[in-house]
Amino acid sequence: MSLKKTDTEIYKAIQNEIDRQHKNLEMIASENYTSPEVLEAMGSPLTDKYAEGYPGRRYYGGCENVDIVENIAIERAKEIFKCEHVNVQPHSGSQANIASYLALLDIGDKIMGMDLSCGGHLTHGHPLNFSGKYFDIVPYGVDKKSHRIDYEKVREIALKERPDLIVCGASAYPREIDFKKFKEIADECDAYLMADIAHIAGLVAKGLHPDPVPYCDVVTTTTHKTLRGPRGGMIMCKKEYASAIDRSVFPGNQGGPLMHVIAAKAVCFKEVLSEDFKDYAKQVIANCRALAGELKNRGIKLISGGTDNHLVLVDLRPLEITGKKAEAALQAAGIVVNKNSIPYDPAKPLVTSGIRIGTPVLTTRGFKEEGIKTVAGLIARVIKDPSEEIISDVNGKVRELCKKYPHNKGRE
Ligand code: DSN
Repeated sequence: MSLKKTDTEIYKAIQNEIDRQHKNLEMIASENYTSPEVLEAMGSPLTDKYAEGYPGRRYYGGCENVDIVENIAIERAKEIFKCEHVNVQPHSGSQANIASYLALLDIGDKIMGMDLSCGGHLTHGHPLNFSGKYFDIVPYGVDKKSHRIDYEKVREIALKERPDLIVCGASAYPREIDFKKFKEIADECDAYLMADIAHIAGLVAKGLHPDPVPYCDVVTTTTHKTLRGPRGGMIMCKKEYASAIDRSVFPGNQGGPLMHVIAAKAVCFKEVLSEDFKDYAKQVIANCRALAGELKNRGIKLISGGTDNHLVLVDLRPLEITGKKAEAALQAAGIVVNKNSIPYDPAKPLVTSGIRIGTPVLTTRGFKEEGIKTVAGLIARVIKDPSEEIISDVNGKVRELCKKYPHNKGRE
């Protein structure tokens, strides 16, 4: 690596990050470890190429190779999700969401989305985000007792408020989402329906979570979470919205696409099409169920009582520890999670009463249910007693687990 000689500061930071990834158990639900092939495409000279426009219709010469790349990415995405149209250019999930809203709506229109504090996302309607600044936001939440979406309540709000678009999907919701029910509600109030499947895309891709594509006008996702690809976004839609979506991405919201990232998306999609990926996605869910079961066995309270997907949300209130403290204690022990608001959380967003824990990365490292149960036991010990003694003991066990389940080979 020549970086080692030319830029030691950045070289060192990268090496330290590699070391951190090897020596810690990463359980942030929205993260994953990409394959060496995805990394190779991302680090390729395709980053040098300007390619504003779309394959065959570019504003720059010399696009013959990137056209091939983008067309392959589109075809693979269509094959995975059985959707009519795909745009692989969004730089991120947020970019995919804003481009979708602006393709279908006018500024000031009404969007109904899940409240951030109940598991939604900033871009689904928040005063500090473009969604809340440009659009009139109507939130829906989860039921106070079951912590699940109450579809009857969603219907009630939708019929009263008559939004122009309903967005379903979440970033901290451990249960399945019923897209068919959302479609019935959207039809009743004559609203567009958009699903943001950033978190669950890898599960949807393999038929392990209900599929939004048949029911939604537009489906957005990121490519770096359960899909295990490069950091980026993507939009799928029905044919009738294809040109509005494409125009909204470029020139509406973005300039030159990141062709190296689009190549990495294509590589990721080939991996997703394989049988191995089905085994992976199944194991992500099985591991998460094992995690939930073991945490509950150890007296830990979970929001909604369990999980159907890749994440659990822990209610820390009975343990009298905040999300902020639990995150810090677990990190000191070598287990990386994020503090997360729980529904109707009395604590502030930077403190919180919960932590969100996910299994995508550990499953990539080869963990099965038994290993995950061991990790659940370690998590329970730390959040019940975040003393130096416990943290140090758990850290020793984390180091052993990291050796037993090594990080992706070939990435060193
Ligand atoms: N930041 C992502 C997450 O952690 O869920 C959502 O954008």
